Amino acid sequence: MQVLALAGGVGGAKLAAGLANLLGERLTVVVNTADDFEHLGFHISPDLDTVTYTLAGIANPATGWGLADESWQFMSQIERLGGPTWFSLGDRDVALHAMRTNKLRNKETLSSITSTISRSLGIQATILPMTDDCVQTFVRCDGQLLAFQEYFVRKKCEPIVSEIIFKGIETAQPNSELTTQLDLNRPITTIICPSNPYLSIDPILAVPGMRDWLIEVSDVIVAVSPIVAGSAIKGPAAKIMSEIGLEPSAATVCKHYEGLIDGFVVDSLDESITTSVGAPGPAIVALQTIMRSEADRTELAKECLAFAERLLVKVQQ
Ligand code: FO1
Repeated sequence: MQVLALAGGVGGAKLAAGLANLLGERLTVVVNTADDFEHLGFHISPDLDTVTYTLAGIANPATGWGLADESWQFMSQIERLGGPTWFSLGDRDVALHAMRTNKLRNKETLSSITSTISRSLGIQATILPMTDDCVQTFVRCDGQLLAFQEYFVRKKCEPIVSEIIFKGIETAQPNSELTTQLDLNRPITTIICPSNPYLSIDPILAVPGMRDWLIEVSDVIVAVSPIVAGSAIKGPAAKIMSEIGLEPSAATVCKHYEGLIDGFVVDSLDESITTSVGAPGPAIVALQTIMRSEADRTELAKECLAFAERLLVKVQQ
């Protein structure tokens, strides 16, 4: 079996790591790049970094982003020199941003740079940017457009969001390596990891042609809810849902993926909305989706793949 996982930041990266533990090179992770931005002269790709560090087992366990055992001399010197301190770059983390920025300047693609970094960190799975073109998320708050990291980090997701915009999405192309990386003659199970559907998964699905391609090549598509009992485990998903007029619940997320998914995984706390595999619409199962340890990640990955297998059998009947 080969698995295609869609992931954004911290939550999605954890399930991707669980899948990588089970599948190694049979896993391809397509990552959101719409959070990328220029900062202090560096091209920063936060979701690619978070997925890469998490799959390499070197991510900061407390935050989910950046490196474990980090030091902050660079940032303290930036502060001393009167530079911006709202976005923290650890001393070892800076090396990756410097390498990526330099390679981009030498006209390497984000895909090839990501592959070089993954291999150097011993990652067997393939990590692919959703596109090598420039797509940037902006959120409209009180009539003005905020760049994603300004909203997410600098303003700590406090502003009220009325609209989410993916600048450049119209002319973006899906990553061409998607079709070469996957053996289209063998079954493909696609797992939509528990990332923010509106900020992390939607940019991937919005790349022109991506959604239809996923439906065409996937034998089964399963999504995992990032909303548990009406709240997000991490990040602004529930808050944004309320602000754009949606009820923050796992059921709303399931509806958001309607027409795309065959199965939906909710947390055991949302057991009440599960359905049988025979019922119309996506089958909904309840699993332990809160991942507190590496073992939890691997267990959830195993359960999701078993659920996908059951659906695969049903779809083939
Ligand atoms: N998130 C923060 O809340 N504060 C930071 O200072 C911060 C720095 C940072 C540096 C590199 C990196 O790859 C990620 C970083 N993040 C930080 C996380 C990032 O903003 C989010 O994880 C994603 O953009 C949303 O998924």
